[in-house]
Amino acid sequence: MLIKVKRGWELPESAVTPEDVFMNRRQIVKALGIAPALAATASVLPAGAALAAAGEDPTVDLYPVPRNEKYTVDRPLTTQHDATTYNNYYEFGSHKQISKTAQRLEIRPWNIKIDGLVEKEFEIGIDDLLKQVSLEERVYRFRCVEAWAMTVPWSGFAMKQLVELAKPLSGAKYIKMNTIAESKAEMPGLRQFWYPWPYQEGLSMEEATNEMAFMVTGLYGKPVPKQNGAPLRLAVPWKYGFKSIKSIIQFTFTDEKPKTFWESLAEKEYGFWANVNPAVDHPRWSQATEWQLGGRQSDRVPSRIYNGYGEQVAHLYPKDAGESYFR
Ligand SMILES: Nc1nc2c(c(=O)[nH]1)N[C@H]1C(S)=C(S)[C@@H](COP(=O)(O)O)O[C@H]1N2
Ligand SMILES: [Mo]
Repeated sequence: MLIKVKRGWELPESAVTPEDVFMNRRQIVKALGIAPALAATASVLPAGAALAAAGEDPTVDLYPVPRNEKYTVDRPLTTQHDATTYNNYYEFGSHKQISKTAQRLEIRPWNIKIDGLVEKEFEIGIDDLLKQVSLEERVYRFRCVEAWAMTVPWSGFAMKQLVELAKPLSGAKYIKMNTIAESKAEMPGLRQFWYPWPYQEGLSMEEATNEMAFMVTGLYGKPVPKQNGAPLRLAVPWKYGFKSIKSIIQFTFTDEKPKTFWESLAEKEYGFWANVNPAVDHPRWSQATEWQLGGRQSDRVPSRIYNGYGEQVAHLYPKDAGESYFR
């Protein structure tokens, strides 16, 4: 797992990661006091359990996954450092420097509930889910409603695969998703009782099965860091970033349009559809331009309708889609 595979997007020095300080698997086995002979028998202690016990993500050996060249963009990648240290994850605090606090999140065991209008409700562990999907890497643009943007290589699988596993009934029109919100010790932001926890988001079935809707499990060729939404988050790059819900534990298929976290707080500012559009301003600021993480806020580039993914998603919305589709 410590083999450094040189990838095109890896920057030489700036992207040096703390992975060199991680123990390798043999050291973990030693640290746990397991005799080498026993450790060689994989069934004695599942490697995943040992790794999780040692604080390492048990999926580390799954990455890097093959890149799908269909999803690349014409602008430079954000550095791994910037994408993993400037985050929005309100469960850990309502500011951008939550990456350290987010390490408190326990990501095993991690059970995901699939319920509502499906043939049969069920729960599945993240590691079992990962065995049933095919992982790939996609470079996507990402645009926060606050007007910062990044470009990152996500690893994961098409959300369509999850929908197929769920076997929704024909009456299902939307998918409601929830983030874990169990422990205030882990997630100090939950103490801010005026927020409508748990973080909740939703997509229409057409959006969820669109090729662009991606379930993220990795980032920069490694398991997705906790601050970026481990072990399972959404990436819907044509929408403002708040739609890309992190650390998901539940997918509910429903015939009702879900009320989302940000919509409940300020529905005029953060609507359900939230498609990126430079021509529709946020009530308190312009959306015409954006700045790139790692750059200066004063270095603006034009925003793009559907964040540049109109070809893939514009057909999902009425031709004369009113402003309500864009905020
Ligand atoms: N559970 C949860 N998911 C969330 C958020 C959050 O606060 N809680 N913030 C959203 C917002 S506003 C943005 S811009 C993106 C940020 O993702 P990143 O930190 O990986 O860049 O996560 C989204 N998903
Ligand atoms: Mo955001």
